[in-house]
Amino acid sequence: MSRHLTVAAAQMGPVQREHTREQVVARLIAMLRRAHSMGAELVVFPELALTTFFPRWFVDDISEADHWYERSMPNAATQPLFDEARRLGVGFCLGYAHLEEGADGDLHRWNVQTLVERDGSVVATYKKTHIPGHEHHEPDRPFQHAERYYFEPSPEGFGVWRAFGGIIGMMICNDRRWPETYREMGLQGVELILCGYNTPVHYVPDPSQDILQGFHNALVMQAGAYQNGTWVVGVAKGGVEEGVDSLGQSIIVAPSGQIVAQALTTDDEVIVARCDLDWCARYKDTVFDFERYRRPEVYGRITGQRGAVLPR
Ligand code: CDV
Repeated sequence: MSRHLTVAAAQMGPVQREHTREQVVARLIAMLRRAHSMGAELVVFPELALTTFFPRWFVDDISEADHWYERSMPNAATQPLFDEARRLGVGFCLGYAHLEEGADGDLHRWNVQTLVERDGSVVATYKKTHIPGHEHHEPDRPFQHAERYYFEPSPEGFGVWRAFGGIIGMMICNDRRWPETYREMGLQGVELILCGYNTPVHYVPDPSQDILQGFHNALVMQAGAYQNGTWVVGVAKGGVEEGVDSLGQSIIVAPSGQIVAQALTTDDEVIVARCDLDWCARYKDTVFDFERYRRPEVYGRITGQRGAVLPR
């Protein structure tokens, strides 16, 4: 018996600063219903889906940004999404900013994705591991990317969870560019990786990369899927948000590395693929049979050092 799961990538167009959570949740519910009518059992929404990408602005007093974060999930604004998903019997994955009061009383700011099963139960909340951008105000930039000011990097690493009849993992935006992300999950048998992203087309540190944003987006997710024998779903919040143009091109990638569905717009758009989770074994049991072919005894640098150490 093969295991099929119909998965939707629910790409979003921009969320502007003045848009309320209620307005955004109404858009998410509209896409949830559209995905359900297309047969989807799991709907994946983007990174920071509930708000505009607020790290593009710097505020000296970080508490002035607290309103961009959720303190609980679900909450009053998102409960209608949870209710409608459970009514339809559809699971979903939602990215948002989470403000958590730790046991020590300290506040922690995370960039997270929560995965919810078809019965409404929360499977897991993943915290973003690789936080890109900068820690301090850089006034010479046309827009900020101060994620390293607004979010702590997760100390938890990459878990996977048995859900939706398979083994599911999560990553958020910049995580998708790092091969370690996929391999950590590959070593736990992952079959489906869910990833939301906000990728400005203009990469300020090196504008020569601007024209390659779409290529790099597909390149990393196709490589990660193939090299680990897993499905990958990458979902954008794209379009011109507060004057900053962001990549669309949401994709669903098969364990072969082939793109099986791709968004055509930079607006709210649902794409769907019927994913055969057993297809993963074709790669995991052959060319990427880790137990047979990997050589961890010669990979010590991967975890033993952070930056490159050059030869003398
Ligand atoms: N939200 C992100 O993590 N964006 C980064 C940009 C800054 C490069 C990305 O990897 O797409």
